[in-house]
Amino acid sequence: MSRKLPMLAPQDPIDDLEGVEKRFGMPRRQFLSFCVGVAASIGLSSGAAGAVAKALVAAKRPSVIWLHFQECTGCTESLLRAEHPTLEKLILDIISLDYHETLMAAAGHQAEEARKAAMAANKGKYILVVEGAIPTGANGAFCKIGGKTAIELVKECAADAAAVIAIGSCASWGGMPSTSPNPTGASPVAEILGKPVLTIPGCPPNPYNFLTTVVHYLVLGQLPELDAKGRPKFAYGRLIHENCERRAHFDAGRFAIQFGDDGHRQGWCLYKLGCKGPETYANCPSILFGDVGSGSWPVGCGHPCIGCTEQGVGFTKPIHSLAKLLTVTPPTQFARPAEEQGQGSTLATVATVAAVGGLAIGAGARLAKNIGNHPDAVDEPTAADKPKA
Ligand code: FSX
Ligand code: SF4
Ligand code: F3S
Repeated sequence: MSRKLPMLAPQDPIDDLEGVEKRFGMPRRQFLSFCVGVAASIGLSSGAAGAVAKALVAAKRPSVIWLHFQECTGCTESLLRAEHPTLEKLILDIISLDYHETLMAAAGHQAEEARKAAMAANKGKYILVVEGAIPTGANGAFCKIGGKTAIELVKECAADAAAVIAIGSCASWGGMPSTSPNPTGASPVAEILGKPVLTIPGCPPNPYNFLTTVVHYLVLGQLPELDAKGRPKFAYGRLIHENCERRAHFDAGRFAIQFGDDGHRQGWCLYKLGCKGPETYANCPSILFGDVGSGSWPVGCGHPCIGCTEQGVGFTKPIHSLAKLLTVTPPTQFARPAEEQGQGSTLATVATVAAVGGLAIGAGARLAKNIGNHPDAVDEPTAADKPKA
């Protein structure tokens, strides 16, 4: 089932957003800015933001059953430990989190009953989110919950789910627990269920990609468009290398050779330190992590990308081995060395560029994320932005 959204012009009055301040814990204007970003992220024009807002307010909160298996709980932590409470508030307000072992007060039999009750009450309608790989070794004996193996549990919960989301690299493709020699037989959810599922890889994944996926489902009544690995194209449609702020250095042949050398200190390209950005699909350089302004992603902090989202790269290839260069096409946007990033572009211009230029994976997601930024978090120019003497 998919819904068509009526288009509203940005100036159209939206008079039925009563209570939005209280419900989402943010001013109406901020909520609408968030909807502009989400609209761009899911490939709609900024004119659809009003319709997204209305749909979000009116949507019935879907029941979510969230399972944990072989993992570190980093997926959940990254979702709930944003510096600004907006992200957590938004997520917990638009879904009904009916079973989550880390967050629920219930334990033991009570928790099991809560899971079964939520599944029965929302049969065929709930979203199953799986965090962690599924150990298949020793007939699944490495992970048992309530007397059932992870294999049994995930199959039981998926049977009546409307959609299954594998969150994090562990659930998506095995991730860290599946690292060779994989003694527990850690396996991805799709393999256990024998059918494709939506995957949001990353270790941890960016919580805004989960949020945008859920909003897409709520607003349009269907999951976003996926690539061959089940990843939403809005988030994993482009290589990190295409949007990296150090890309101009790569193209100019300016590389850090050792940690702490001149090139490293000046923010040059980390390719020769093993950066896997050229073979890793994710929107990390556009959407960033945390709420602290520019630079808050692995490469921005001076560490090569290890390809944590990418099967066959993260936790598989040696961290400092050279990446395979999948494309050497120009980036979608070159960082201008003297430009102060984050200055001079308004929400509307970024959204328009995102919608018109098809850059939803970058600008749209970033825009959606801006809602959670602390007002004092200003994008400062990085070393890479500064003109060379
Ligand atoms: Fe941890 Fe999640 Fe990594 Fe895995 O994220 S952050 S080990 S992807 O399943 O908890
Ligand atoms: Fe950025 Fe890494 Fe590509 Fe260099 S190799 S431009 S650091 S993604
Ligand atoms: Fe992971 Fe690389 Fe992004 S290490 S968080 S995919 S920059």
